[in-house]
Amino acid sequence: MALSNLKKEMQLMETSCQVVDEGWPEAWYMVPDAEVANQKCENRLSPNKPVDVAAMRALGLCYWKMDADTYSYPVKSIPWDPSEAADPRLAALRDDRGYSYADVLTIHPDFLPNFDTHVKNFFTEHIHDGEEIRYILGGSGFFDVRDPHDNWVRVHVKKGDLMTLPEGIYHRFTCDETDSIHAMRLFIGTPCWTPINRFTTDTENHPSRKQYVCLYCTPQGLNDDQGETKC
Ligand code: KMT
Ligand code: NI
Repeated sequence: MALSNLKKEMQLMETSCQVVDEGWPEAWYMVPDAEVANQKCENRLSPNKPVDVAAMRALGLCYWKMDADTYSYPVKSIPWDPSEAADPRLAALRDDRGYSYADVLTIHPDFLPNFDTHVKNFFTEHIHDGEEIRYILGGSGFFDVRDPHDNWVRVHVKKGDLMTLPEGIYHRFTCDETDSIHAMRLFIGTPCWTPINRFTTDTENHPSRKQYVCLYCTPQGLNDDQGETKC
């Protein structure tokens, strides 16, 4: 690419929410839950079965690479107005997607009271009736999402990753072995963080789950050429 084009592209990356394939977190299929001795370990299959960007997109995940070095944010879990974003890329995302609320969570044994209980709850499989939007400002952790065949895909998020999980996808979160992650949670409208837990709630009949299945688990969503229709 000519230098001027590269420069233009980099400027566009900085000032807009343009999406690219580069920089996505690494993802892989996990061992079955019965074989998970420590949720904070990678728990890869052997041999490793990677999940590429196209497959992550097919699950409904979205991703933006952010500059978490240049811009700083509050350290506490206090509401923070996304309209104050100094980062033009975050401002563009906010405007494009309508994010109106944000706060910042530091998940670390020294900073989060009842750390173990929180980690246990984050790891309980659930859905939401909206998107889950997380911008990782520091540290790292694992988001696990179910594929349409109910297998776990483990996504290793780290500093600079802004990822969204679509409404209705089965998922869970855990710290990795570093036990430290600092993340911004964004929301459209009045925030609701209450998870709708699978197995203890009739999630299969929840409208958000039905919508997810319709959009991402139909033959077309599965991309296995069994049909043309998409609802
Ligand atoms: C969630 O909803 O599981 C969380 O907020 C986990 C921490 S964000 C990295
Ligand atoms: Ni969640």
